[in-house]
Amino acid sequence: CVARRPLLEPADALDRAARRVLATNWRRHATVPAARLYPHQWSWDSAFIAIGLRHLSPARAQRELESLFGAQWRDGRVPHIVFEPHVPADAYFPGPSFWRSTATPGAPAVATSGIVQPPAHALAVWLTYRADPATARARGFLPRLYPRLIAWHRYLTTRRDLTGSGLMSVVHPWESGMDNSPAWDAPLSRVTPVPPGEFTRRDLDHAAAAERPTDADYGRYVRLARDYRDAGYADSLRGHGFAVEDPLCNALLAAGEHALASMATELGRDPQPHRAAAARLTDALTATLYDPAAGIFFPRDAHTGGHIRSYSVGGLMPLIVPGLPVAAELVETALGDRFRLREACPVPSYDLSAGDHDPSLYWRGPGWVNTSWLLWHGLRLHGEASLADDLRQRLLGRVRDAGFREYLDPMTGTGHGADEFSWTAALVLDLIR
Ligand code: 9WN
Repeated sequence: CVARRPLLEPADALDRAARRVLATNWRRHATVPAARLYPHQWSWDSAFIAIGLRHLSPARAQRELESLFGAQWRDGRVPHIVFEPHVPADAYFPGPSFWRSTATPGAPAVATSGIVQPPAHALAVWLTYRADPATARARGFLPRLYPRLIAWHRYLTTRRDLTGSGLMSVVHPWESGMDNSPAWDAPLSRVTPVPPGEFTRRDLDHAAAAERPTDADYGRYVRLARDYRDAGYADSLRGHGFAVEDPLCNALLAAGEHALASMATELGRDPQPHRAAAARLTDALTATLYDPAAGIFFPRDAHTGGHIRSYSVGGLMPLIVPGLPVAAELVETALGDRFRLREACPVPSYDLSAGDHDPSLYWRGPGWVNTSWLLWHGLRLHGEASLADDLRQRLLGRVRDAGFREYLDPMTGTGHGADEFSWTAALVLDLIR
């Protein structure tokens, strides 16, 4: 008689596979997004990774965030990349020798980039804390992170409020986390690209060119980053060739202030300043970026003052803000032809009905698990439990079929970009629970 192993429940198999990806991508104190394409620590990736990691190892999730904030600059900025010292210098472009952070006053001893990424961290810190308050207390997690988060938000709401609107601007497409979104085409068209011969891309060693930004995009990315670096990473509207008030970043800031209010209460401090900041950000976001006729938030070009009328998933992201006054309108838009929430999965990064929608090209059409997770979170927050659960089930099904890919065709589910991508694995772990 041969003992038969019980068949794995599909959820168990997915759970184990997700854990394996996170174990493989863990380095000394943080997780790399993808071993070959992104071999360092990335800022908003670490926030999403911690949200999943907290189910697997709360202490490791805390370390993920602590190590990122260990590389915070004196002015409060949290760099978008913290470079792994043991990784060869040419493994990723642009690397430490491009950013020259260690030669910049106020930057940490470890090499970092000089730009930022969407501020998903306060939310991640709070969710990580809640997963295991006892371990967090024993490690002094909140007392360490809370003041650093305050300095981070202060940098964004002061030095990055370039127009006086009360909103932060991103000053590089990489800062938006949605690098080649069609929303950035118009403001980027004013930037003169650096000639391709002046730099060597490394991303194309590991990913298909048809699924990545173009050389002309990269020429502009390099120009903007180089100018910022050469100005000593100083912030002013005139100094930035590209400056955009982005709904996703500002929504994360507002949601983050709510998380900071909860942390303050937990630490016996006054939560009121954070509630007031959240209210101010929510008002500014709605007054400045919401278009009632379109039913979506549009980014605003800080140089021209005009809306960029591009239907990107970023425009739905304010749904993560508690008490958002136009939540029902955003849900309607998500259900409509542009995003087809009931069928498309993951949620498309860009308007399905647009002529230039491309389902396999990075942020110009494919669905990503992080923005889908944020939408799921927002749907639950605003009483849309059944839509949220439907999205959750379909997301898990997509990843089960395609693997832990970086992005997926939202209609067919075909996987694209990197494989064994950490935030896909981490957020699946969160969605399984
Ligand atoms: C530049 C790491 C990062 C993500 C971004 C995603 C991509 C980098 C790149 O990878 O950007 O920061 O080299 O393309 O667009 O959202 O954080 O996963």
